[in-house]
Amino acid sequence: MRVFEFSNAIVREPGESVVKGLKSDPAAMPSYAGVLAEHRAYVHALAEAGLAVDILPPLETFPDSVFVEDPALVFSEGAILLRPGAPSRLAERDEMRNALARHFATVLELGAGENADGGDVLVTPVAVYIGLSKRTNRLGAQALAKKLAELGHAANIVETPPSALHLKSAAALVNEDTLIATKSLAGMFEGLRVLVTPEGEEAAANLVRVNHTVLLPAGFPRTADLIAQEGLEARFLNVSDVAKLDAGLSCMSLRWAKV
Ligand code: CIR
Repeated sequence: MRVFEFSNAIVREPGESVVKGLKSDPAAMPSYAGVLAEHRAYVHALAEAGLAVDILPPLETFPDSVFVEDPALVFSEGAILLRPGAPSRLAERDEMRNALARHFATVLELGAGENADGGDVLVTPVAVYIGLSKRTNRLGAQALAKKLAELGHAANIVETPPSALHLKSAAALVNEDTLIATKSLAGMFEGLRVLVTPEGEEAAANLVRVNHTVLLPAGFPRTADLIAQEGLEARFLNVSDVAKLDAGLSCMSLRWAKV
């Protein structure tokens, strides 16, 4: 099973409170209707790529809970309940616990003080990269590396560049041996080929390879050319409202292959 082959996904519908989600640009004004439409198109694309999608109900108490990637990690071997580093997001993990229990026999958990966001975890065939960031502390990264070892995955702790919220805001797996990453990250991944995002298209590094398809944010034509040159089929998705919340395509689902 290759690491971009998936059969299942968990997503959560955005609540109306999503407009109050965390964002770095105070002037950015996402709309509920916009996020909802982008989310629906995304879920549709996952289903068309062959995934069975478990759609969890919205949680108005947690504006960022649509970004299900951050409170958990999922693998064929089991799941890990993380501890999101933003205080307003920490209890999202409790809302995810039951959903994980429905799908996985094994659910491991990080402990108090061990902060890690799933957005900082990049799974590749070589290793699982864990990026230290404002959300993922060293204690969390080290604890996570141990939990990953319990599931049979080797981890590699790296630095998320300060310009990126999460490691996966700036890097993604494209193929078995190939990543796409922003220039600042390009030298970090030993044993993997790295396509560098064209200047001005750094946000396109948050793409998602799902089975035969690459879900690509719309509006990045030179990145689209790079993906086409790899012989891969791209599906373009608008994420302009989601981007106002510092989020992208990877953040909106947990994906795994059921074996
Ligand atoms: C946050 O700041 O936590 C959300 N507004 C965005 C989370 C994006 N998640 C991700 O990149 N994995």
